[in-house]
Amino acid sequence: MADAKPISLTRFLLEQQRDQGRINADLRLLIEVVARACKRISIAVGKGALGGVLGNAGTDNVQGEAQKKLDVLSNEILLEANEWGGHLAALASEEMDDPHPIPHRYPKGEYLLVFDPLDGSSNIDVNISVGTIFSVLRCPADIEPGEQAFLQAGTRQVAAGYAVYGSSTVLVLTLGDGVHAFTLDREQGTFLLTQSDMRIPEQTSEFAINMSNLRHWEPPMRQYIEELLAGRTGVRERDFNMRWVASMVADVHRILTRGGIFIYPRDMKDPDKPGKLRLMYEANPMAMIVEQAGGAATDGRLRILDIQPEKLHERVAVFLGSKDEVERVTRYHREAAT
Ligand code: AHM
Ligand code: MG
Repeated sequence: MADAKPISLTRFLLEQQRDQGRINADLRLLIEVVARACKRISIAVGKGALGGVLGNAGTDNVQGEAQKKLDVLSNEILLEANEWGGHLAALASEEMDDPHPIPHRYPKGEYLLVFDPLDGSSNIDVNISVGTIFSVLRCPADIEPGEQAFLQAGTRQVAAGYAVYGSSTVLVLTLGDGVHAFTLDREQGTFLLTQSDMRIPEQTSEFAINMSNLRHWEPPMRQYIEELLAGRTGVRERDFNMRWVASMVADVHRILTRGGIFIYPRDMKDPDKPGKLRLMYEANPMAMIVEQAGGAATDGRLRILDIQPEKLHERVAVFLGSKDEVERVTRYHREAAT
């Protein structure tokens, strides 16, 4: 934004509370606290080898993946920042087997926070963009804030966002009324609004997918990609370009900025896993952001936000981004199923 005086995240949130009545004081505090934690994570990521934070932590997470030191540190930063404010009933994370209750010594609030503390783990040690993804739900009044409380469809999210730690650190946020981007001013330590109402173009000629899995894909998936690859001499009659960062935050950020389709399909490598990405802290928050920016998000058949989660760490196939492409590839999957 070329505005001479960009407004800070703090002011944006205060106005959302005071003038728009869109959020209450607890949700404002929650977003501020998450943003503060993202600032700390950004600093740790930025130090790289100088901070002694690269490499494996020597532990595995619940999905059996080796945790990086920065995965563990980012998780701790988010936990510590959010435990004591009185705005949360519980937290859950990609890096923890079970939900984390608020310790008894602190007051409890009405919200649940779910996050992937540092997404794009394979890129941490090689100086490529990584990020934090988060989703906010209300804790149902009638149940304990255990796993069951978190198992709500994505349509019930009251806020979602991500921070991408790239050449600059950008926090992207939706409170259910458009998508706004805040760039971290590193000198002031403040997130400043640099883009409001981000919109994803409905059409695109760019796709993001890990092509090395092609041999494991289902037939409609192969058909769709083969048509893109055929370019102007094929049925699509135009050339397509490919980008794959292997950090969902960075790929989604590109799509929010200039359009595109991001796909992590179901594959036959492990038939028990319907996709690689996790519904509650990767697919749902990104789907809310993408829909709020005018795009679409499905699992190849259903709208992601309508899926009723059965497990905290459940996986899902993900197709999101420019509406026309997401609708087309979803149609191919639906037609193949009938
Ligand atoms: P992670 O949460 O362990 O980092 O895994 C999620 C990441 C996504 O950011 C990215 O889109 C995908 O995994 C990359 O997968 P691949 O290594 O198969 O390309
Ligand atoms: Mg992840």
